[in-house]
Amino acid sequence: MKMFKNVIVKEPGKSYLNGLTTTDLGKPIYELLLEQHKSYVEALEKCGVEVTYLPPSEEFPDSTFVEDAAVLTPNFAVVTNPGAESRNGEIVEIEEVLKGFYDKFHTIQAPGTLDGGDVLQAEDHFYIGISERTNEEGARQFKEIMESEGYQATIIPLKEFFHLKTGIAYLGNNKMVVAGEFVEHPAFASYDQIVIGKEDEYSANCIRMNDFVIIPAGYPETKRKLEEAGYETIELEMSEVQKHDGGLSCLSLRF
Ligand code: CIR
Repeated sequence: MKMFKNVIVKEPGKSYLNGLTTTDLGKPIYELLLEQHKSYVEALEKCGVEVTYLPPSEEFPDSTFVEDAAVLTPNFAVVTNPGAESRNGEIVEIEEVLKGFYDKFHTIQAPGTLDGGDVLQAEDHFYIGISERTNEEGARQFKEIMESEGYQATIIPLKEFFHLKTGIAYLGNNKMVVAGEFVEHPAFASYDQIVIGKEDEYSANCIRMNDFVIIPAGYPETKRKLEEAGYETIELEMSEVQKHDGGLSCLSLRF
């Protein structure tokens, strides 16, 4: 498993409450969201990474979900073209910040759209979901970029999940956490799977960070399965993030 050295996170602004959501879990409580975000950053620090902490932007309610604005590899960054109109401008700040870490950039160009949440890396293979946010053209451009850089890439049209990574996570060593439509999916058949049940689906969006796997709190079955597989877990309360369709991976760029 590659070691992560850096993460970029962004504090949620008050405008988060007016952000996009498809859930009926209710209005987020801002104070609680800030607490949860703080615990998230502390957990990342515990995993041994350097945290770049961006201040909130009230003009972009969903911009705390920094994962959607870029996809990072050791040698270059891909700045995405987020599929939601209200989020598209988020890439300006992220590209600027990434210039402090990268010299080489690729971009997804209109009419292509792509959200970073639709991209999963497993070693040298990238999986790209086609979703409400990532269109065929965006996925095609991303595949072409990655192949030109020597990676493999597979496009996966989604049936139900919001983003590709809503239902899948790669842990290293050929181990894949899968839920829902990915359990029987031929693209992931060659991985050692940790299968997450329907009622625990939210916890499939977990993140391997160096010596730990960070998972949402409240999913004892998932915790048990991961520990049985030999991982040390960190549990985090995610209720206010989940209310706006976010998961653990969405809140950071890890590289
Ligand atoms: C949105 O609708 O864009 C945000 N409310 C949630 C984005 C979640 N991001 C992710 O899964 N990578």
